[in-house]
Amino acid sequence: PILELIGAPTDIGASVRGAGMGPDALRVADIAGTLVRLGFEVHDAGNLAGPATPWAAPTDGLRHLEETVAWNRAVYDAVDAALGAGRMPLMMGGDHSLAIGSISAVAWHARQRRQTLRVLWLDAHTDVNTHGTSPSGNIHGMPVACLLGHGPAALTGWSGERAALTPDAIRFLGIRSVDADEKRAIRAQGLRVFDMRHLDEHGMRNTMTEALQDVDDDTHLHVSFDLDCLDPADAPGVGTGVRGGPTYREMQLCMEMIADTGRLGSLDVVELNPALDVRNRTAEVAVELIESLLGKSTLVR
Ligand code: DIR
Ligand code: MN
Ligand code: MN
Ligand code: MN
Repeated sequence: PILELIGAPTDIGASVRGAGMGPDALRVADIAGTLVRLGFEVHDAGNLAGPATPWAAPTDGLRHLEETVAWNRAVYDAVDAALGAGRMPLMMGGDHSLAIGSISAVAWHARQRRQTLRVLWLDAHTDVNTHGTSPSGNIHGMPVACLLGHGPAALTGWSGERAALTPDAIRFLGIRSVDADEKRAIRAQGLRVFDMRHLDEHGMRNTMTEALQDVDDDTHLHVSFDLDCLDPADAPGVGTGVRGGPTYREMQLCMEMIADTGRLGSLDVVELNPALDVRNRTAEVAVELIESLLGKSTLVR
């Protein structure tokens, strides 16, 4: 397929400034040229526009709701246009709140195509807070809840259904930071979380075999890749890094096993924070991992 790069340069939902520079850091790391050399036709749609980050205090448990809605509307439209044109959208964030727009558009298209949507949420965090449970009010900690239909009216129902995702449509991987009320939500909704303990005990290979078990020819696989999933030693350029994540090698295997399914249909790469990075290393690591996700292998191509 043709890849459509969509830049969403904002830190509107984050707790730390800087994620708005993510798309350009990925371009500096030559994301487009790298994917062209891998054999893809790549169209860089440039950066979306949206409101500046006011850095205001939360109202009713939500920081920057209105601005987050505006950014997500732009993301929804761009991802919807890419899918409508038969292209594979690669949304370059920006913080993780943007997955609301991205995955809502993907869910709409998957339903039209009668495909089963499966989301892999690669993250240190489960992002399943709501305005009622979030300790921070930062919407980048809430996109999963919104996609499951639990959130403010302005950020739910975008896919045409009350919820873009049912709880069985999502698999979490790399999780090691979950707030108290998030734990309750995970249990109450029966979410499938492959946390770091699971990875420690079973290894990446067995874990991914399990996580990808029921992916079949009718599956649209969406990967939502929060770069803080990686261990901060390998990916320092993130706003909310948490010690003890998968290594570079483990994430390479994760990406290769996803690629092997042949079902990847769309991708978010979020939470890259160049202001905290070391000589753009995290952007370079992200590009290498995306190559593997899109099928690069050491001996074949
Ligand atoms: C925390 C942090 N659980 C919150 N979440 C982050 O604010 O809701 N998500 N950093 O990426
Ligand atoms: Mn275009
Ligand atoms: Mn996240
Ligand atoms: Mn995270």
